Amino acid sequence: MGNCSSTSSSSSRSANVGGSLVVSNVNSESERGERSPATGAGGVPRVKLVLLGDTSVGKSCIALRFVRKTFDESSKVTVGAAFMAQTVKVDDTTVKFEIWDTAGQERYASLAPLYYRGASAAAVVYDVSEPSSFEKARYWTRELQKHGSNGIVLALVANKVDLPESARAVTREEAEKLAAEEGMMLFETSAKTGDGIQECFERIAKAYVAQ
Ligand SMILES: Nc1nc2c(ncn2[C@@H]2O[C@H](COP(=O)(O)OP(=O)(O)OP(=O)(O)O)[C@@H](O)[C@H]2O)c(=O)[nH]1
Ligand SMILES: [Mg+2]
Repeated sequence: MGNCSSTSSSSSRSANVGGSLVVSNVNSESERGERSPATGAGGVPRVKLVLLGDTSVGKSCIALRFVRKTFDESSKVTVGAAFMAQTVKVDDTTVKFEIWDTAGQERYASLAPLYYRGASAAAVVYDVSEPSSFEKARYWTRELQKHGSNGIVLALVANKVDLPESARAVTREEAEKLAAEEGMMLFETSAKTGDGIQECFERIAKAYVAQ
């Protein structure tokens, strides 16, 4: 993807229509398909990971932080979806994440299955200062439980933990409860400071490799 995102007329954030939408690589597995093919060039395991969550929660910034180690304060809304790849080393194994950064605006919700089908891992992101984004995280979690690949590694990602404690509107306990109920790993992250981002992807990779 070009930048931390892309278009909307209803959002206060500006748009980057610069062609982040890449659908040609999307796997066309059946509705509840198997996980995507395991290895790519050089035998490096490939992990198709989808980022899901409400608009503005920071999905694109998380991807950008993980892949390019930077933060975009004026990140634009994503149109359709964006793609990025990054490798991580887990013990003696290197895995390549193929990351689909979906658009969180409601108008793109129907596109999500294109990206989560065949995914080996999903990170459902919410903004700790936005209770409605936590409700959206519940929704995406249920979708993934119903329609995601068998054995998909699920992570719940509480983003923007750099915000002052007074801004936190979703408690850690609520998140822990949801994660426990749904069998998800839970991470607290800040794409802004980088806190928890690398660890999040490394632990997802570890869980994938351990399966
Ligand atoms: N304080 C803080 N702000 C963040 C963080 N991550 C993202 N942001 C800001 O939140 C806004 C939205 O970030 P994006 O990454 O574009 O959000 P998104 O989830 O990709 O949104 P859509 O593309 O519409 O689905 C931007 O203004 C970012 O700068 C974070 O960890 N902390
Ligand atoms: Mg985005």
